[in-house]
Amino acid sequence: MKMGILGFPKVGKTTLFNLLTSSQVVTTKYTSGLVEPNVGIINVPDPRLAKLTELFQPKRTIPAQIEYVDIMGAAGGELRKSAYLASLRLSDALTHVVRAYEDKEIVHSEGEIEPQRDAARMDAELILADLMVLEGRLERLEKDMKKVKSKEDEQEHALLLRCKEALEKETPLREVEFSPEEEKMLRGFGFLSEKPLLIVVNLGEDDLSHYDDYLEHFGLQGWTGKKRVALCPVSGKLEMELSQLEDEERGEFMKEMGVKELSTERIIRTSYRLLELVSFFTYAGEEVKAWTIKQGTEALKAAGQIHTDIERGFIRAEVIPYDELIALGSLREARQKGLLRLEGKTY
Ligand SMILES: Nc1nc2c(ncn2[C@@H]2O[C@H](COP(=O)(O)OP(=O)(O)O)[C@@H](O)[C@H]2O)c(=O)[nH]1
Ligand SMILES: [Mg+2]
Repeated sequence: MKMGILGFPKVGKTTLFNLLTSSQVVTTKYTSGLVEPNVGIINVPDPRLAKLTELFQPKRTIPAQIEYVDIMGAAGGELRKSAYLASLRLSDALTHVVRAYEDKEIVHSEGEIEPQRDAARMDAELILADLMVLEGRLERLEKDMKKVKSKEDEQEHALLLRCKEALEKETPLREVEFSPEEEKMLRGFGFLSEKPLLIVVNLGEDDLSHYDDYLEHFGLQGWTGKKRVALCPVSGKLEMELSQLEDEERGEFMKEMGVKELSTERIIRTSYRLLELVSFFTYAGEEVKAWTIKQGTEALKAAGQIHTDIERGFIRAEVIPYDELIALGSLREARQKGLLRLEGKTY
């Protein structure tokens, strides 16, 4: 799974990237000369994995992973430049960092500090970028359709017109209902406004008291009910600095400053929920491993993610809910009690 981080300049994108991936990329008050995107992989924290490791005593434990890409200058007019777009289009979801922190020394490209305005403005950018791609495709498609008639072209044409209608009304595609076949047709375009969106609100160190009421405080309530959008507060700079301390020192500082937990886990959990992802676990060959699949994926497809041979040769799976297994204490116990269920391909 791949998350693209975007936002206006100096809002704290690289700060968030460092916090999430325990990296130490330089963040600056001024325009920096870096052009390469920062890429980092994080392990998805999951307490169940630790329990399963205890239970099976494997040689290796392999957590699920998320890749974060911090794209330099990916904002405003910049967003429509192809290099930035290519990277964002490949993401499964977007993380939009909006600035809520005050700092007189750091000029905000959009003016006053108004997270609500920035969230809306970025959505407009995503919509515009999609419209450009869509219009290019429609033009070519219409030319082709004049030459030869084909059912596929007609279907695609109708679908793209529907998308265009939504975008022209400033409705992002993530709010439009598509059938699975339509989704498949759209996949290749990598439309940005179709991707699930996590809005990370970067609060200043002075705003810690607004951790719980940040939505009201910054006028972001309107975003909570939107389809396939989630929000998370973070105090970027402070948390990044805390994340770079040794465990013991960090604990002390956090207590002193009244920080209950770092946002990392919450952001990952929220991303998971937003993408409608779930984990399943396997134990084989001395290895306990967490896998990431879409909610509702059938057992056969899940098996295919492990190996295509397993998908091909799949007959049935032995299944036990995590809580039951932990309560019983071992797979052998579960088998003896007949609590391992057999499930077929469509489970
Ligand atoms: N006071 C304060 N400064 C921040 C915060 N987050 C980022 N900054 C500062 O804003 C500047 C730009 O941050 P950076 O992460 O490089 O922003 P980017 O351009 O969006 O990648 C740096 O000087 C950061 O230290 C924050 O939460 N509080
Ligand atoms: Mg940056």
